[in-house]
Amino acid sequence: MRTIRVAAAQSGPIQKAEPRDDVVRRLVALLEEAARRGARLVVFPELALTTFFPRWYMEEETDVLAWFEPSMPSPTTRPLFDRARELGIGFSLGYAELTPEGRRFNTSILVDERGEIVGKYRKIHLPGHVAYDPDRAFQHLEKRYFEPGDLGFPVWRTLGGIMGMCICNDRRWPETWRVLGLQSVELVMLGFNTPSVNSQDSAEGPTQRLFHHRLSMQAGAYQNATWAVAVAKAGVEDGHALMGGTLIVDPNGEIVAESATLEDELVLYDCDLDACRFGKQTIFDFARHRRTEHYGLITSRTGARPPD
Ligand code: CDV
Repeated sequence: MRTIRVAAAQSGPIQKAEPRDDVVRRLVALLEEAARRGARLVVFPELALTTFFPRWYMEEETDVLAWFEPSMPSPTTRPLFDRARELGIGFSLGYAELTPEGRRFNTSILVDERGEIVGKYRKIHLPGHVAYDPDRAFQHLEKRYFEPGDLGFPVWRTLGGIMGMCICNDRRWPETWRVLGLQSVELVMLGFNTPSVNSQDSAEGPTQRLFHHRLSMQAGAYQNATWAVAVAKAGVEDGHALMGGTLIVDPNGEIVAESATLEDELVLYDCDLDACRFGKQTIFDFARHRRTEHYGLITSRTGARPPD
């Protein structure tokens, strides 16, 4: 057995006016509780340091850049790195990245138990739109504020396993999972901010949004024989509801642990990475069963086209 206790660290809402130092204090508190409960890896949400700002339309560059981190660790996030190193615990963290060249990405980093950044992923599937849309009840301007990730879907050997990351909308695309699966990934970390029609999606039972979320996570995990950890930013941010649904899925596609609230909450599970072996060696033994000669359309065509 190669068991790693993973803590999915769901965030409750972060209001627009909440200072980033306060958010980091919340993340450190979750990290400390996770360490106390024996976790070796903590997974934080997408854009974990701020409110989900792509819902706000901004024209001024300075207003946009205020949401971004030009360095990592930054002075604000340093306490999280320091505490993780002291506790000997790894984490993944989503944030808005500003590069030295002025490029902007929706990014996630993987930090090992020594507090070192060992992996970086930049979100590839960006939902939403570029321009202000007066017909929408709220905006979703990821395509305005970020460029598509340019790092592919890498995996890293760290924390005793083969680890991969993707972000929110990426989970709905089987291509994401298969590229990770083809690198023998054993645990996929994903943070998300999924808008909700109301703040009660989790409490009221499986709405269609939650259903699609679970379906995507469970299918991705099963079809690639990997653990998958999805972590929500949840609750109502300045009147805008985000779905909960933090969960951990095993390599059979079964949900083994799930959040119960829309607040800061830890969901822990002992993930045996050796449990990936059965699926990878049998039904999803890619080398034996895949027929790449028939998959050309996947990379040669973007949009669907009916036959002539
Ligand atoms: N942050 C996201 O990527 N959210 C999308 C919503 C907009 C559909 C998601 O896939 O959950």
